[in-house]
Amino acid sequence: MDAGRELEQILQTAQETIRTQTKSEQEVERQRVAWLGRKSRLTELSRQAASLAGEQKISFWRQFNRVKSAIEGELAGRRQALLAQPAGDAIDVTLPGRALPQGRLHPITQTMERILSLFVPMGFDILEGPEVEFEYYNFDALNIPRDHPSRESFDTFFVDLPSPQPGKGRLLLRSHTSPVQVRVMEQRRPPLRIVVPGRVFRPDPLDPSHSFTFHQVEGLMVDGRTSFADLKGVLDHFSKALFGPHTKTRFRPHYFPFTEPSAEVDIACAACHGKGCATCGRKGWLEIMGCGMVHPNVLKAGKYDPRKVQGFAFGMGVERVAMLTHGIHDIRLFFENDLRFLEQF
Ligand code: 2U9
Repeated sequence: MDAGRELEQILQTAQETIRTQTKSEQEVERQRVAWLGRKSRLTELSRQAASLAGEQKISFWRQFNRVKSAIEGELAGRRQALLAQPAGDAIDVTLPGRALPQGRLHPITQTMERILSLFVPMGFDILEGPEVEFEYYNFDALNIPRDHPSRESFDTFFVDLPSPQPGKGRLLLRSHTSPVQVRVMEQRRPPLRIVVPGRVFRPDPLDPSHSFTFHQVEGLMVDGRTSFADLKGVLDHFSKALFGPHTKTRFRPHYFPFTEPSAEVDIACAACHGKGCATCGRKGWLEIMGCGMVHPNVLKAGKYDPRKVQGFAFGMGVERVAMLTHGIHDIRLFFENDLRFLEQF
């Protein structure tokens, strides 16, 4: 091969190799040595050129210098490119920061706080009590008879420990927050206006509307003349504040051992305005809570004199309220802690 063709071929191969195989400055240096170093083919050709003369000599050196500068240019270009590109472990301080995931309250906590916040301006204090209770506060004091079916173990989680106060019966996981109101009555004289949030336990099999643990907000108001009209006023105001100012309520007679008379509170279904649809099971109404005038036996258990004071009580399930306000159809979603669900609140 004549020197001219070989020079062209060296240039081509050198440019291609330098472009594709130099990922670091060391590799650029290695390529420089390979193509331009003392032992390179280019240097060898320049030595052989000593034997050339005249036109051939001039033309060789012209081409040689062009090829050498082109290779040097290619190497310089790669060096520049590598300098501009940060190394793998370098920190680019101009990049925008990575957002930290932001926490939030569980939808049940949010709903509970919303419910409580509506009673506070009406003068209700917020109080809490123990989740492990005595049989006395959970049942006897609330006028739930000894032979009542919910006393049976399948309706209550009994705690397998000796009772520290046998006079107050066995230990159990409270099945409602009502025992807290009894404890408060023992400690505070009327007038009384309290709301009690908390977790309760019932051995129900899991299904879309039942869980073995859920949350309640219950309320109790007692003074010399608190009437069923006050009960209706407070709960109607609450329902309108929670579900919207045009919400209609209805009080439907019911039975609870701890209140007499008792009622369940329904709101007109907002989805169909009382006509009946899938949301309300074609009834036109949605049950949101229970209520009633405190039974005289319960007032007595709290050391209140039923001839001197009277009052009302109510109770609601927080999960049920959250399901109604957010259109959720399965209570289990609240307990599964799937972030794809929780992040929507
Ligand atoms: C005392 C006196 C009376 C609390 C009440 C209800 C009606 C009621 C249920 C709603 C759905 C529980 O979560 S739920 O299953 N509650 O219907 N609760 S009156 O009555 C009391 C409480 C304490 C001293």
